[in-house]
Amino acid sequence: MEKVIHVMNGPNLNMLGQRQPEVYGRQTLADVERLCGERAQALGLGLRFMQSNYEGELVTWIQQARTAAAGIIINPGAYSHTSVAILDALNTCEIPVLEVHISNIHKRESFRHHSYVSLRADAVIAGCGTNGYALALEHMATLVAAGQGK
Ligand code: CA2
Repeated sequence: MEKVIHVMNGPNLNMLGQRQPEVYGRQTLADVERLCGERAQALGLGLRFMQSNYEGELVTWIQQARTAAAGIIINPGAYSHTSVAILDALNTCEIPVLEVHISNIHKRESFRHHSYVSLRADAVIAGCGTNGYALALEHMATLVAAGQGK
């Protein structure tokens, strides 16, 4: 059966390509979804791509992914730096979790240097622009093939 990867995006990422191109680039979230769709297909993976501005909705999606997904790729946006609820939800998951940040959070304001999600993530990709999503899918494919995904 096809392994499906859930790619989740947090608050304000729907604004990609519309503001702050010097930080986040010029690609829109629809461009990122297309990129992920193409890469997932090439890797033989299914894809569900989501974005929410609401912490509780992200928690619900993580809970659903526990049984529905082979892996989670998440850019939690600013919730990375604040959300114990998202960390708790991810901690209930046994599937691989990869954290993506478009910008290099370690080169930015000090409040962005800490991520609660990193306490659970199996790997973190930061500063590769939107290509970080493609890199995460590549790595997820190797984890899933090694039997670490459902
Ligand atoms: O670098 C990343 O991917 C971030 O997760 C993006 C978050 C930020 O709070 C994190 O510290 C790092 C912000 C997403 C906001 O995205 C926008 C994109 C374009 C215009 C305005 C916001």
